[in-house]
Amino acid sequence: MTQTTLRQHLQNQTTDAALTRIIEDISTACKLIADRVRHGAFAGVLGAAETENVQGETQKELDVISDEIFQQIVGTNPDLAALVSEEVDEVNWRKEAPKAGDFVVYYDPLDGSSNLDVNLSVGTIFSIVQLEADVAPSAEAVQIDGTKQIAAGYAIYGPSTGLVLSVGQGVDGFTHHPGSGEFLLTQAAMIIPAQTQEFAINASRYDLWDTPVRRYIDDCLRGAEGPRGKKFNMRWCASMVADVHRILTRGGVFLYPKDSGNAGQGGKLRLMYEANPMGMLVEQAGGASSTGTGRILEVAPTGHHQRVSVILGSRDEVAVIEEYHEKA
Ligand code: AHM
Ligand code: MG
Repeated sequence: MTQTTLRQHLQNQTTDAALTRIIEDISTACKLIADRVRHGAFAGVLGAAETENVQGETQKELDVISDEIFQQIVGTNPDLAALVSEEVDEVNWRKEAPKAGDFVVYYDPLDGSSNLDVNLSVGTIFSIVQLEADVAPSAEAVQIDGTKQIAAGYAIYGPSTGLVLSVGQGVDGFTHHPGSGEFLLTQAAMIIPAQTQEFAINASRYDLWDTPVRRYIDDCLRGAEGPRGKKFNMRWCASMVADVHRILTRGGVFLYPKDSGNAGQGGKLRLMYEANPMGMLVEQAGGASSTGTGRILEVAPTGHHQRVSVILGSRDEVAVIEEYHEKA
């Protein structure tokens, strides 16, 4: 194992000291959230809170706690213009007169939180953009394309706490080392194999899927005798961080398509907090991310809680799924 700390790694990858500082703040928030998740059973906070978030989903107590931690630690960063959280209705502006160069951080404080009571991996997802001009605080000012992300990543709270990060120069994985309190580099230059025989989808929604997704999964399930000519394995964690972490480690494709059950909302997963950051990570690792008909990062946002169809992972397999969409 190398002994490269997150700070040493960032100093090698970027000359932007402000970016390094805000990523370090995010990593500190993630360490504190990891601690609260780990001790959640003792504190009795693994259950539902008495609240719903803006999307009408019941919040877990730890969703709320994680959001507060993120606000307390990252929210005081001097170069931060705004925090935009999956769990909070309005944009949380931290400056009255945001300037070009200030950061906007989009985040899902605790993704996959429906897995908390069953003790499966959950995580924190984040995306960083830099304002290109001085702006007046407004909801429109944070509707910025995924192609503008300068950094993205997630923390995963599993058997160990990990941090996976890109500042636009590939993807690197770190593991929290409890003795030193540091994130140490453990998976340098993560690459997603171009081909795969493993897909991840919530198959209980089969009857709701559009024709191209249904045809694609049907053909995978027909195995070596079917049109794909090979047998596929299936995984579904119901925790995007855990599913994407597996794909970054050994390949695969992840699908959460828009279907007839969620079409009214535009899909299930959120563009700014989930699809864009994971899309950037996957692309930086040599994979692809698509709505089925185009690159996720090029979707023009019309609202910060916008939802989108998500298909990402091994490059050649994402291309195959796009062909199913073209044919349909
Ligand atoms: P959340 O942000 O409210 O936790 O929802 C996002 C999660 C993803 O982590 C996961 O891929 C998906 O929802 C699971 O959905 P489903 O329960 O339909 O399988
Ligand atoms: Mg969430």
